[in-house]
Amino acid sequence: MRTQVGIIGAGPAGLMLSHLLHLEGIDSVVLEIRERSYVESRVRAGVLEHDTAALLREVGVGARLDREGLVHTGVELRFGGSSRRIDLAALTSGRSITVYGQQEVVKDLIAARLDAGGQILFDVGDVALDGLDSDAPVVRFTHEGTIRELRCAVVAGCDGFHGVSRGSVPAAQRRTVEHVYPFSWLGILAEATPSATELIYAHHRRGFALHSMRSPEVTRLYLQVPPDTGLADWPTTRIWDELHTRLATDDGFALKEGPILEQGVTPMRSFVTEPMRYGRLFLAGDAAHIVPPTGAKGLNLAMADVRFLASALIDWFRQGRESGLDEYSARCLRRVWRVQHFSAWMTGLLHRPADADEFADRLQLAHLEYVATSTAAATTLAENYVGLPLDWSDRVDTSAKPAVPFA
Ligand code: RFL
Ligand code: PHB
Repeated sequence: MRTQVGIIGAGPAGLMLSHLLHLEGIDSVVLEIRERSYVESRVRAGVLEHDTAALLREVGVGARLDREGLVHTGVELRFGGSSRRIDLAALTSGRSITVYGQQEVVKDLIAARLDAGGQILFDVGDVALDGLDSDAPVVRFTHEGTIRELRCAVVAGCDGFHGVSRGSVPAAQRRTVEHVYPFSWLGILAEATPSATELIYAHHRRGFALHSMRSPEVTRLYLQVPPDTGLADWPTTRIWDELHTRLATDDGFALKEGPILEQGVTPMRSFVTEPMRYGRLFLAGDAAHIVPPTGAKGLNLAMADVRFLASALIDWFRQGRESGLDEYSARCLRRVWRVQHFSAWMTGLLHRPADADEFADRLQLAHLEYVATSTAAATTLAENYVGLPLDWSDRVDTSAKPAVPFA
């Protein structure tokens, strides 16, 4: 098989890249290790930044998003027994977030690619990348019992944190920066009407809790839990008791319960691999970086990467211009590090640290009070939460010397 761009992974990054390239007449093949039904039902992100929702509309995959997505113009910070609303729209000249499940984005993109005759091979195995430092990379894999080869001009590694792409870069050619948090998130999807119209980020002495949703009938809830915990430690009654306690307010907030449809525990880490390019391999999305979910940024960052990558590839295929590809990694990483900071900041603001004492707790409450009452501080949260514009990366002064890496 031959194509212009070999894309590893049919997550949001790989599928959006394939779609953006198709709109400009560039051919790609997407290879995915899972079955279609699996990727279309995997419950993960739920919050789309303003520009991610706008992108889906712009590229013609926004019809269901417009019908079913829930546009939110604010979020609640809950601490000390009461809630303060951060008016996202008022603080960002009208920008908002849209609550729409990641698997719905994936379904819409798969449908668009297949309708346009695009090639996505599901359920492939043994994916291996070769010749990345040459101008003729090859992807080897198995599909329906046969060994196959995909020859392409460029490979896009969009295969998430556990994929093969990042590991195909020789160790001497990459460095990683990582932080593992001393807690995980237990997430549930419940068949229950959301108990509030907006998301609630709750600080509590027993740990963080988050109230989110997927539709007027389905609530998504998360609890900060110890890192070594498993679902066996969390019978249903314990989950609901803990959610009631952490989301409680002095004026009697009533959390609605319902049957649990799905549950899982996710470890929390911050991770960046640099650079995001090796020869003809370009990494995008979770394959290159992970953020803790507190800022709701992972999928959005993946979308920003592939917008940069698509525009660089279009320039290269059409005009032979290399500059976009040469700048790809640095351009992405400026946004990645902004988002890393925001996600770590939100995480630190709201979670109970491992060494929690009264002093740490009081500092968090003082900080939350400040964010809730100072327009400057609330704007910092709001503009990052709804998402900085894509050209933010280009506004950073690149003539300034990069920081010396910590050795
Ligand atoms: P994905 O979605 O992991 O897709 C990668 C795809 O590659 C496939 N794959 C392979 N294919 C071929 N060969 C191989 N060797 C392969 N290995 C893997 C996988 O099966 C998969 O289909 O990466 P991508 O596209 O970069 O997208 C990133 C997002 O999925 C991720 O950042 C978000 O889900 C993170 N995230 C959130 N992001 C947000 O923007 N807003 C949120 O509200 C939000 N909430 C969350 C989240 C992630 C969570 N979990 C479970 C990690 C909440 C949670 C709980
Ligand atoms: C979600 O709805 O899954 C969600 C919302 C906000 C976050 C993370 C996840 O920060």
